[in-house]
Amino acid sequence: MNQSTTLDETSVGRLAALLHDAETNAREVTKITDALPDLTQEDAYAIQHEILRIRLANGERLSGRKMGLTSFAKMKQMGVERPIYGFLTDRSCLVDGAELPMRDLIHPKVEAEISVITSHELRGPGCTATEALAAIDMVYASIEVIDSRYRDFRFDLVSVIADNTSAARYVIGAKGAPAALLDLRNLGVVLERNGEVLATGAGAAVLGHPAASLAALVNMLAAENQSLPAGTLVMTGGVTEAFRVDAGDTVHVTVQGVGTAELKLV
Ligand code: 0L1
Ligand code: MG
Repeated sequence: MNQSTTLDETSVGRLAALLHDAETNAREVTKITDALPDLTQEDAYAIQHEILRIRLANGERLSGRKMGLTSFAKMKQMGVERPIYGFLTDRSCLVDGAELPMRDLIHPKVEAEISVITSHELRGPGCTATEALAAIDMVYASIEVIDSRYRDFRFDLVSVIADNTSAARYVIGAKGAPAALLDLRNLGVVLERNGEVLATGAGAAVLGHPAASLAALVNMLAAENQSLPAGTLVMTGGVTEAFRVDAGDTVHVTVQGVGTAELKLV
């Protein structure tokens, strides 16, 4: 990241508590860079890591990792050249077909994603897409519900990293498929709302290949002296753009030759 920190520990704790409270109580806050325009990406990840620490201390379990801003179109829109990462916990996990009350969220959007489970530890720096691909065991259709805690969905890269990349809930399809049987780059993905096709895409929309996204995650974790343990669930990033949803909507994702994932907003 090559950026220095501008925040002391107390400020990291204060901002993490603010964003954690906003997430748990579905309350909007002003984007944090309005008051602190010099915040760096390193500060932002420090805040995100502190939110994870708070949530683990409250009894949640780390259930996986997610990649964000993985489509070239979204990166261009945000004026960034690299994707970002966040964490998943068991509290955010919904079973396939679950009902999700709108009152638990602020202004949710959904993304169709390809998720994977790794078979062995991956360690960067220098992890390649080929190495990452060799570590992908199972593949699943999945839905990410993103719900930026920032008022009016106004954010910049630094504020969104601190806000755990807008992660809110996720659904992993009940049935997956072994990666060895699939061509992840060419996997077709269909996102539907109430039976109507909202968007279609392919695995290649995710940084050129979902394994490239996994490798990018491993290399970003290496910058924090962390590896990615065997058996980690990774949501590799949106294949399609994100769509607003409301009570009464049923969201359905199909990944060709893999399976489906469904969610009902109530
Ligand atoms: O998972 C994602 O790509 C979310 C990125 C954060 C930006 C947003 O909330 O749209
Ligand atoms: Mg996403």
